[in-house]
Amino acid sequence: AAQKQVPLQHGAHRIGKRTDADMNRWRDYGLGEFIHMGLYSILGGDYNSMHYDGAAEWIRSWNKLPHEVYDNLYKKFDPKNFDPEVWARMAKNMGVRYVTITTKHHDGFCLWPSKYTDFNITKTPYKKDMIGPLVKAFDQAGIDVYLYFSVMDWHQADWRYDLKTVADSVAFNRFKTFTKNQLTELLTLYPQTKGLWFDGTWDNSWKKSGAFSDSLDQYLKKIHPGLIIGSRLRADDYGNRHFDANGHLMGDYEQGWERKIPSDYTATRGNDWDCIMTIPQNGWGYSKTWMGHWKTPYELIEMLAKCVSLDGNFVVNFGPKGDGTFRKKELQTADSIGAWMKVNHEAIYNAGYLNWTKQDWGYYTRSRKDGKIYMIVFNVPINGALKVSPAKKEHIKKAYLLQDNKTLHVEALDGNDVFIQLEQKNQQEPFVIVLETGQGG
Ligand code: FHN
Repeated sequence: AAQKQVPLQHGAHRIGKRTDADMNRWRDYGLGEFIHMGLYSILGGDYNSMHYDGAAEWIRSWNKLPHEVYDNLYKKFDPKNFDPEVWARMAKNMGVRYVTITTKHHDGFCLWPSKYTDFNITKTPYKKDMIGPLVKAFDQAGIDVYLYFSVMDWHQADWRYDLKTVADSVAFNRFKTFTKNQLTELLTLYPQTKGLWFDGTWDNSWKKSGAFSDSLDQYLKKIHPGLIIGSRLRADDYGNRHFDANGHLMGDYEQGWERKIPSDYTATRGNDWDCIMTIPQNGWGYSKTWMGHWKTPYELIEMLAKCVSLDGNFVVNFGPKGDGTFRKKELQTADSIGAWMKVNHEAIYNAGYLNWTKQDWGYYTRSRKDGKIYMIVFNVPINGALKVSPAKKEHIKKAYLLQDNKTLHVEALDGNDVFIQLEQKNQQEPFVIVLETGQGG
């Protein structure tokens, strides 16, 4: 029996994926970069010889750091060594095809010359816009730009966590206008923008603003056709986020995969999605003391392979220092991922889910361009043979290494199953095998 649907005015307006050219392009990115830069980058998680244990971009919420001190940090914001072209080149070398940049994090500090608040970059010793030159440099490097924007704004007197009184609603209505103005400003100043990446939308005040978030979404898409907005912007009539009361995604892709990856294809519900990942355990802005385990490039590459194999994109976060440069370890990570991508990008770009039984050696992806199948191998079994069990009616005609086109021996097993025999069994790094398949058998 059909499930009872809840009538909604502000639920999902589309069921299923967006299939226009802009969204198809998004789907094929494979790899992305996230950048967290702001006033917090100056402190790097430290204040008064003490270290804040949380994510460094949240340091303003630390009771040991007075708000006035934090809010005056703009007087010290001077990323003297910032060079947008260096940032774009780094991303290009890493092989990323889209980048998301913080224009305003929860602290409310704007990295662009917003005319709606003085708490912006033109009032700092640096004086200049950072967003415009970044948009330009990335765009010229062929990398699509998305702008991160926190709705929650700790600096604005009209921001509310909840709407409990009439006065709250009055103030929050002003805040909504301010938000809409800032977003209009960003899209007007930076017309190359491909999408907006919303954050800080989890409080009751915003969850009670479903009608407004719906109209804002429609308005932004109207003034900027093709714009991509994930599922973190809207709330439905009942305050549900991401998925409406009927379980339908509200947004162009699912934006809930933060520092986690779906376990299997079912968990993606067949939606578009991306996973955003920190290199350390948690923490997005620059932190002098890096928290917990530092993910190695191969660990990140494995996450990338897993995401693409489940039809998602994978986005690695970087937190530049207050002077506008990247810490050495981040540069090395970007370099190593880039070196791997140079050889193996075919298995990542324009590729997605393949419904063959997953094997322990790694991940399959399938090209959306020509149907080629890729095996991204992370664990070679002791016998040096990789099992492949194709879906019914498909059989393996040929297998070769992507890195040097060397053909591999395909040994028949039961049915259409095969072993792909590796000559070299002690692999030091993840590698890719290309499969050519035929029908029947
Ligand atoms: O609180 C933020 C956090 O600082 C960071 O910006 C991440 C990135 O997705 N978003 C929020 C937590 O979900």
